[in-house]
Amino acid sequence: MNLFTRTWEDQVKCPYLLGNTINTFVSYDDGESVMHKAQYVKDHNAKGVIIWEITGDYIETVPGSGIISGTPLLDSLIAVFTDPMQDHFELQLKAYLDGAFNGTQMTTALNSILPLSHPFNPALPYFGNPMPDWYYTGAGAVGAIPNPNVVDWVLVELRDAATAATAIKATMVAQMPGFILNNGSIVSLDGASNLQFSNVIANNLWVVIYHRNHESIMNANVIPYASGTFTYDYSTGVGQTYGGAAGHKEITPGVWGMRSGDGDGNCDVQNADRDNVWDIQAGKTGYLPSDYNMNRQTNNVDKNDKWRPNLGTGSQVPN
Ligand SMILES: [Ca+2]
Ligand SMILES: [Ca+2]
Repeated sequence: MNLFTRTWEDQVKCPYLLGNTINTFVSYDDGESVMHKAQYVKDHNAKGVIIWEITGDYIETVPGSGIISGTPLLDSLIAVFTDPMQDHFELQLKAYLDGAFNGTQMTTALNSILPLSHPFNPALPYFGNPMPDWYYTGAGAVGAIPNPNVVDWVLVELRDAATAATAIKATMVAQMPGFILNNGSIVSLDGASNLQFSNVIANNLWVVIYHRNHESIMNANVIPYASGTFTYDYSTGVGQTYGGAAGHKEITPGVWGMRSGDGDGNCDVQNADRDNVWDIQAGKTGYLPSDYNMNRQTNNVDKNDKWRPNLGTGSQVPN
C-alpha cells in the first residue's frame, strides 16, 4: 500500500487511491464506505444498493498464504444492520392509569369525547401552574379517535443517559403523543401500532410516560431490545418504575399504575389539585382535568377515592 495514498471523497462517502510514484487511480470500497451504504439502506428502508464488488473482501494472515483472518466489509455490514443503537426503533409499552382502572382494565368512558388534538399544549398558566411538566407544542392530531379501546392521550418522552438517576430532563431526545388503550398498551395515533422513533441512543434508553392528570413514570431498568423493538411493562411490579413504591402505586394485587389526582400538571398531588382544579369544576361534565377517575363527571368520588389517597405523593422521574 505504500505505492498509493488513500483519499476520501466525502460527498459520495467513498475512498480512492492515488499512486505515489506512478500515475494511477484506483476506485474501491472499504469498511467505512460500506458502512455508509448500509446506513443509507437502513435510513431509507431500501431493498438494497449497488456497490463495488466485494469478492476481494478478505485479509490473509500472511499475504499469499490463502488463510483468511478477516472480512472487513462484511463485518461493517453486520455492525450496521445488527446495532440496536442505530436510528430506527419501535417502543412496545404498557402502563395503567390508577384513575381509569376498574379492577381488570381501564374505562373508555371518555372515548367519544376525547379531543382530536393532543391535550398537552393548553393555555398557560394551567390552573395556576406556569408550566405543566408535560407541556408539549409539537404535532399530534387525528381525524377521528381510531379505536373504541382508546382511554386517553399520553405523551411519551425519550431520554438518553447511562443510568436512570442521571436521566434528567436535559437528556431528553424526543417526545411523541400516543394513545393508551384499555389493556394498558401505548400505541401510535393509528390506534394499533407501536410508537416509532428515529433517534440514535448513545447510552441507555429511558422512557417517561406523561398523562394530563396522573403523576409521570419512568422505567427503572434497562429496557430489553430485540428485532428493532424496545419492550417494557411498567405495571408488573413495584421495581418496574423508577423510585419504586414512591414512583407508582399498586392498583390491584400485583398490578401497578400511575397515580391519579394531579389536576394542575406539576406531577405532584397536593392541595392545589383540589383547590385550584377540583373545586372550580365540581358538578361539571366533560373532558375535565379534575375528573380523576375519568368517568366524564367531576364529583366527590374523584376527590375522595382518587385525589385524597394520593395526596402528598409526587412523580419520581428525575428533573
Ligand atoms: Ca399537582
Ligand atoms: Ca369522575
